[in-house]
Amino acid sequence: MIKGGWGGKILWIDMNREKASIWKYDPSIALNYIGGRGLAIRILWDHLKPGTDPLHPDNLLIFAVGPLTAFPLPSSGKLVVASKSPLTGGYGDGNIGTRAAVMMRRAGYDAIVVEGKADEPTYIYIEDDEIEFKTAKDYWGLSASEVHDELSSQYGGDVGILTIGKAGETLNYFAVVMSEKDRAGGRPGMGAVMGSKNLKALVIRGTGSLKAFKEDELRKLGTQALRDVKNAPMYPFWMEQGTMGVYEWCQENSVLPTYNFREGYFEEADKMTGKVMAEKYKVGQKGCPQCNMPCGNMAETKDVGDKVVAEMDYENVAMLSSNIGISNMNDTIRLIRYVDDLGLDTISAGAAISFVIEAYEKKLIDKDMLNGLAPKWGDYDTARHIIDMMIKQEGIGKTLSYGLRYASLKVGEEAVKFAMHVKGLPITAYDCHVAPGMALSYGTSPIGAHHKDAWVIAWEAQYGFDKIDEKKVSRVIELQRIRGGWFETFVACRLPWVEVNLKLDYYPKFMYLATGIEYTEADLNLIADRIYTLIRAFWIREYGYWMRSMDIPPPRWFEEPLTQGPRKGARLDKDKYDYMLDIYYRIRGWDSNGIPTKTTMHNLGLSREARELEAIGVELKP
Ligand code: PTT
Ligand code: SF4
Repeated sequence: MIKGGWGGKILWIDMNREKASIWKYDPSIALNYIGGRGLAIRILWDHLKPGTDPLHPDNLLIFAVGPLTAFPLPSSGKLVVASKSPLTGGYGDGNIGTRAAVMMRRAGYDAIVVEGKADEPTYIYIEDDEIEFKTAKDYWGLSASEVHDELSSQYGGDVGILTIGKAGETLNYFAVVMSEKDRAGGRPGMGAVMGSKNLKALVIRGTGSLKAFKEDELRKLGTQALRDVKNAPMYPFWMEQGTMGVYEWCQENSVLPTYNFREGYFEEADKMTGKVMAEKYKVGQKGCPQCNMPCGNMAETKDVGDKVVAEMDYENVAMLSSNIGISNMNDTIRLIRYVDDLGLDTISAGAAISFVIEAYEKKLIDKDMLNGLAPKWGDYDTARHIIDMMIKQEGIGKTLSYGLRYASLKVGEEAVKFAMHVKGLPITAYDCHVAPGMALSYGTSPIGAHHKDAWVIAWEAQYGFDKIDEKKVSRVIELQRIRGGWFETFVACRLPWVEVNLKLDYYPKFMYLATGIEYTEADLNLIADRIYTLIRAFWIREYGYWMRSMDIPPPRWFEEPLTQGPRKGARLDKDKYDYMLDIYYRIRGWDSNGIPTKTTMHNLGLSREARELEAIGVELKP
């Protein structure tokens, strides 16, 4: 019996008919999938017709919270946005820190599901059980920041707002969902799915309160954990630099993405470090609700005419500096602001720009495809020009707006080698020439190349980049379970644990005090494995097949050694990668092609799903 924690309701919004319905969903789903990503994949498996085009009205856009979201415990103001991805054709999700997460909880919803397509630009106002469909004609074309300002002046600063920018409206496959101007989520094109529904924004107000199994004890333990966060030795450094603290570390370890992941060492990295950002450019700090270690470093351009402020997270900065050859903080600040306002993923924008520059250098594309531009590394105007071409859907920009995988296939076989993505999702900001464990993490991430599930690279540096063994593979899986399983289902920010070493054993305790269910660590890992296998089954159902090559990062890291920095000459070894992948599949109970076996699916409570795969002709090994 569920005694607290979950809201127990799903809000289902049908844009075609401008109707909304509220369901109480089966509590066994909550118990076995917890929430967030777990609830999202369950909904997609059960309710999305296989083979649906991601931008067809029938695709489902899901916002999901979890049983820990918004409770008074560290960094709990987060939500998951998920859908079938236009960029990858498989399962996609992202995590956003936003007041909308808190408001969903107060309104009692564990998930909001949007299906269908409105006849004209629309936004939805949700106040508890009251749902209103409103015209967004006046907002269509506005930036994510402008529409945020408009809606918060209309509804007050306390509502939760989720919106798209122009990138989502123009169905760019790299479009994200934005919140509070600087928070972004859903790299696999969740913003395009929102745009395809003619949905400009959701405005959410919840007036209820959250019910915990043992409220006072949860508050007490949450307060203790918040105190631990503040007293952590790493706290002052974190408050100074946030995720940018890793920039220098990446350079020292030759894993800083440089020139389209050609190198891991950038000759001008010293101009872009977290320290430089904090000392010279930082003007403030922004955070998600319920967070006492806010990581949003707000930086302002200096010594130039225009005053621009943007949030400097490591991934944004690395992909829009070293990876495109830029070493001028002002330029990177401007680019991040521009991309955030468009509602485009910063990481993918950086990947697309570097891909174009390299393709031009290699004479695979010409100026005609670039409206006359000769693109250059380290050039702000080049970056702006390519972004604009994507949004205006012109020349190579139109091709790129369908994603790197598509663009590289269009440009030709040679371009496929330096299109830096896995399963269509551009790689986030860690070069892997020297880091086989991190390469495996990218190869096996459930949404395509993202570090969110297993950021194994810091551990790997200490353990030994060159060691290849079962322990390293097990560590990737352990991190996938905790980061991709626990935190994406509870739903809370993982950074208190990752960055200031908040003890992990707080979380099963929080779960007990919130829900009344005594999940052990092993129970939570089993749930994580169930979700991972169901996500893999979803990809297979959508593709109709699976091959191990889909779990392997791009050829560049295997074939082109680093040419600069202390690890000059380093590259990945394909045989060793295959060795790790075999171990990975064995531990997961998947066959040598990465397809879950029948026994694995049965043991995880997924026998029905196994039969569904077999019914569409997928061969499952016993
Ligand atoms: C995340 C990815 C990341 S990971 C970054 S910076 W990072 C980029 N941020 C973008 C941005 O900003 N603007 C933009 N237009 N596009 C962006 N794309 C990139 O998106 C983010 C923080 C960060 S900052 C990280 S690591 C942690 N991620 C968490 C996660 O995934 N799960 C979880 N339970 N907790 C997390 N905590 C941290 O949250 P995606 P946010 Mg994000 C300007 O979206 O799709 O998950 O990809 O959500 O609220 O902005 O917080 O160095
Ligand atoms: Fe949000 Fe950063 Fe706090 Fe996490 S650490 S909740 S991402 S502000």
